Amino acid sequence: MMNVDDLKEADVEETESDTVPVLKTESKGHVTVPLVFSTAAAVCGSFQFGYNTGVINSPQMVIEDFINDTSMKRTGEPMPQDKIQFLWSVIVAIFAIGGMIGSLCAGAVANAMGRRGGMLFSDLFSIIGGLLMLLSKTASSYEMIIVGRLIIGFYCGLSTGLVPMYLSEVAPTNLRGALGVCHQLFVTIGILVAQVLGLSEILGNSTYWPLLLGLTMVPAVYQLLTFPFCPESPRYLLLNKQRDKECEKALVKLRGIADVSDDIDEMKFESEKEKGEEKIGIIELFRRRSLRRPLTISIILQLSQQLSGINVVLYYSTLVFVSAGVSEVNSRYATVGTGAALVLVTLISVPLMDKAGRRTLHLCGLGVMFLAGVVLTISLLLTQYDVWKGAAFISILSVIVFVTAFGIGPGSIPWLIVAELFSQGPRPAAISVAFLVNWTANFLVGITFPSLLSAMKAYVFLPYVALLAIFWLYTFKFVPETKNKSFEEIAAIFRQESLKSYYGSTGRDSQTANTAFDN
Ligand SMILES: *[C@@H]1O[C@H](CO)[C@@H](O)[C@H](O)[C@H]1NC(C)=O
Ligand SMILES: CC(=O)N[C@H]1CO[C@H](CO)[C@@H](O)[C@@H]1O
Repeated sequence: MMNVDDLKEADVEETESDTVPVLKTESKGHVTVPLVFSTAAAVCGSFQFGYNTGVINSPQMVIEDFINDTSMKRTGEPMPQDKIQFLWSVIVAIFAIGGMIGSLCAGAVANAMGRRGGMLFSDLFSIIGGLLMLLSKTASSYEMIIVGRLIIGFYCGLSTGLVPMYLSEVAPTNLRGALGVCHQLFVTIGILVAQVLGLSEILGNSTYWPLLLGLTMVPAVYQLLTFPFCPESPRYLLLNKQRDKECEKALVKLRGIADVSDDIDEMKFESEKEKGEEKIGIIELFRRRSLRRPLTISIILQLSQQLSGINVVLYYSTLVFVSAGVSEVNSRYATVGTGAALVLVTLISVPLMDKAGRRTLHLCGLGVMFLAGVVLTISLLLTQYDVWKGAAFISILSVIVFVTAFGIGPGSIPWLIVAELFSQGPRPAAISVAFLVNWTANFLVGITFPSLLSAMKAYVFLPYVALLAIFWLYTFKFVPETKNKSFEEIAAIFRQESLKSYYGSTGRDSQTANTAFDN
């Protein structure tokens, strides 16, 4: 009979002689109550990201009036229109600055406090930001809205990093895709809820808009109350903290079975593979020739998500509809329509995601967005020159199609692909870069659109349409299909190009590798 030490030795020898070990069992799991409960607590973070993205769409006019009134109170003079417009775009876009900073901190927070601990910590920012916005009217200070948006953006940057990481780490492999889409789904639900509450009959009026902005605290409080009862990410416990017992306990709870050795084996197997890989920082990421192509792909996919103009619709659709000649009230209903379409299509894309493949979905999404953008431009022109009254209706319809197409692909695909294009060593840095690009583009779109609209009027969507065409061609030519391929298999596609530089340095210990932003 072999003793334990012999067994260990045999294992080590096997993995050392085998450069590309193969995992024979893949963890399969069922949906359990604790898994649902944990998911529900986690997606409060996703919800708030959506909520704060959608919330400034409908009440634009009442808050602009508030800014004007505040100026009247302070100086006795109304504020000039262009200054109000500028302050408004700051309120909209500074959210993305906060988000950028938050997303850069997400990795460090996730490793220092854990995925769950990090979320609980970040809830504090949600509450501070929410309170500032809630009290801004009472305090007659639009500056408080700006600071509140910055802080809530910071929170959203943290949570959009932590939530998908947590979800992918508590999910068994066969449910990873579905749980990943839960994040995107709750982002869209957050947008929709914000748009419904933003109707002038509900909270989007001069009395209740501070409450509308402050309500983001409610899911934060729910998360603070329920998350402490959910398990921490087993992967974090095992690989970052080496707390094997706690990891096992968390897994037993999440999977609802007593024998979780398959899951543990899989995590250990992944970490074993990571050992050979050195952690790569952002600067190094840009310098490695072998990583240039996956990096370029990730950046361009992020840009395709943002510069498609989706945030123009999410932030400013009411304004676009009003300028297309739709009444203000109907514009808000049309805005709710876009939100509802986005939720529906995200739901539908869950089963589609694994059937149709990522590249295909992204191409379909971008293509339809392009067409919708063209139709929208034509109908805005028809309205502007008063050719045909019905064109206002067509523009609403094309915005809904635009948003639907976004939900099919560009909404969640870029994130999946970025995570899958890189192996463990460079992945954290790659994800940080992708976040940075996402939020920077988000900011630029948010801050420039009002001036772009003033300058280009009905032609305002043309730049986005042109970019969509470019992104479609790029995806068609350069983006590989990542469907049904494990993290490692996809990394291997690129590894083939320059095997040597990739495996250049081996033998770093797992601790260094695991302190990475390991999503
Ligand atoms: C600002 O308020 C004043 C006084 O109520 C009003 O005359 C003016 O039109 C307002 N300006 C804007 C841009 O709404
Ligand atoms: C992590 C992150 O912020 N991702 C977002 C990038 O931008 C799009 C559009 O605003 C969002 O849908 C993503 O969730």
